[in-house]
Amino acid sequence: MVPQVSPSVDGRLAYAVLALNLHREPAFILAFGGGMLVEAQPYPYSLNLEAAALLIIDMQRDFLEPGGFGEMLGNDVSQLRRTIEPNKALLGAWREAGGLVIHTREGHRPDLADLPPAKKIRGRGATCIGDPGPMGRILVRGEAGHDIIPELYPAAGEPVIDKPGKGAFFATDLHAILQNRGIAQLVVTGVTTGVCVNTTVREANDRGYDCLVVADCCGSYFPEFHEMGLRMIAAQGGIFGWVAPSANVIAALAGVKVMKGAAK
Ligand code: C5J
Repeated sequence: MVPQVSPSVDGRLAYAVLALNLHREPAFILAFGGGMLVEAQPYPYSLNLEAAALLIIDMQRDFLEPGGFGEMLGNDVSQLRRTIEPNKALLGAWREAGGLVIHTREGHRPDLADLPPAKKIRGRGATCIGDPGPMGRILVRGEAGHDIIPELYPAAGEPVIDKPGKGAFFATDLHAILQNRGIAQLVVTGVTTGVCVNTTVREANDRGYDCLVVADCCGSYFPEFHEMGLRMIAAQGGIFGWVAPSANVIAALAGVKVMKGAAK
């Protein structure tokens, strides 16, 4: 008999039930399409780690660190910094489960040849992209501020996508990398929820990826944009994807660990 796991049941309990049934009922796994259920909005997400990548968007020093470009523009970086610990926990669990991790960085070539003039002058600020900033030239590849914060630094072998736009698919090889690795699901975190996270999820959705956005691992300088950014993704039956807290994803990864252990 295939046990029923209600979406209302706490995630940990669901995976404990799965673990108990694993030895007796292989059909149980098939019943979930080979995936682990993550309690999410608007309905549970079936995470198949073999076909999934954790995509961490733009956790760069210039956006997150005090004294960086983001703060120089008058933004409250604590709104982004609250995502560091949840991201660390999720990244650790994801790496331990053996999943693919991909990082992105927003920025431009040192000669700014890939910087559209419209992007350069937007905002009419005294200091703009390419100018000297508190951590080197602003959003220029190779500069200190452009790099990823040390807390979430890419491990050897984890692809880093340098993107000139807000979306991680625009003018990058992200789609090719995902296709070559057989990835169909993206678990998305990073900053900012309303800009690069939302743009990337929409691009991914149009390319056929199932995106699960991890709510507490995303942030915006504007709390209301964060809130609405998440709501827009899961609205209308998941028009762009799913949204869940990191605890639910980590609980699912614990289930993967149980499955791997049982398979030995
Ligand atoms: C990102 C931005 N990463 N807000 N960039 O969201 O300009």
